[in-house]
Amino acid sequence: MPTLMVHFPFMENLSHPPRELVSRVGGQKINTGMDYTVAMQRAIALAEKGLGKSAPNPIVGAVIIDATSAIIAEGFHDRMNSPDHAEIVAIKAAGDKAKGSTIVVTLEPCNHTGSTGPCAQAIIDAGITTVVYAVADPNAQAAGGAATLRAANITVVEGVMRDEAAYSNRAWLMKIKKNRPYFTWKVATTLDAKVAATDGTSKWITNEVSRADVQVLRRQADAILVGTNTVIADDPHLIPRGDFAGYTHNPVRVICGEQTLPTNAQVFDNAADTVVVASKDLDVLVEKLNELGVNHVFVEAGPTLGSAMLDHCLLDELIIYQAPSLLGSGKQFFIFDYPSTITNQMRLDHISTQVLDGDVKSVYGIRNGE
Ligand code: AOF
Ligand code: ZN
Repeated sequence: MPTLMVHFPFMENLSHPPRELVSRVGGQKINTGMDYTVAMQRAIALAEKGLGKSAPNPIVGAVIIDATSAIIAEGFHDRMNSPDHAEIVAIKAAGDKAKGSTIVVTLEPCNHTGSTGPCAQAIIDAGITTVVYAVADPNAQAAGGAATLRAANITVVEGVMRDEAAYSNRAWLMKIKKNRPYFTWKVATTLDAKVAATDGTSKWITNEVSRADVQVLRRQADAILVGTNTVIADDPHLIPRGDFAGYTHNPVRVICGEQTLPTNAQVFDNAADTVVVASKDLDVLVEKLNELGVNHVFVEAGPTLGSAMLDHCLLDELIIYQAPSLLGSGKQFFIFDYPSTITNQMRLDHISTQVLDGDVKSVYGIRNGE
């Protein structure tokens, strides 16, 4: 799991003198090179502007800096609006100033001609002399950029903030690794882990701040998934509500299950595409999601579908919004009849906890045997 996942998007002004990493061995000063961490933080923050926009491609951010570490230009992959890779956006913005500069990018520059030309060659052509990247490209079609750059006598530094960049790109990396999207299950519960009262009512458990936070997560996802149960019981709209600039369309709504749906359900309006996967077979669901080209699926399912997905190793992350309330009896968010003994309890990895006006939001990673 990532050791650090704190980003500092507020660090806009990076025009500081270069910091050098210097260590002393036996009184001798050894220069171990530039510290690219601050520029990489910025590149990661830029990359994250592409969340909910880049699928089926990765999120990627790039900054071009001069010899004093001052930023010359920036870019991110904004696939909804342009096929240009992050490096190309930054190179175009830098113009002639790219000559002799350093590009700091969250993913190894590509080496292939796909929807655009190879970034490695564009970097060489722009006269950039140093390339710093965080994560090696695991996509076999595009890999090999570092070798091409080195062959052109460009200094290549890899692995700067690798864990942080990989965490922010975890949905795409999962897609490449397991040939399936990354699934985040969101649940809103009481303190005693109930998602509805015994009469089935569930509006509202968590407060407005929590619900606004969910809108951002919806916006940053590529698909929003629920079961037929949820559509019938709650008639959700599943559209990110709020002021989100730069998006051309909403995440696709995916409904999974075999129950008959009311034709006038809100999910059938034209605010977004809606795909019904009329099956309980989760392999069929995954196949359909892959066809749709989504990287990150935000699961807003109830206990039945959510627990089944967990059972099938199809949940990577749990986000739980817990209200300071108790329901006693009611519907539990998680249904599982095993493990029956304490040594077999399922352990998740705690990632973060935040207090939202009295509600508690916690994020947990799920390893699925890894
Ligand atoms: C991106 N954006 O900023 C970078 C990428 O589908 P293509 O032809 O645009 O190529 C996508 C591959 O290019 C992608 O899987 C990744 O390996 C590499 N780099 N992709 O979409 C970017 N730098
Ligand atoms: Zn590229």
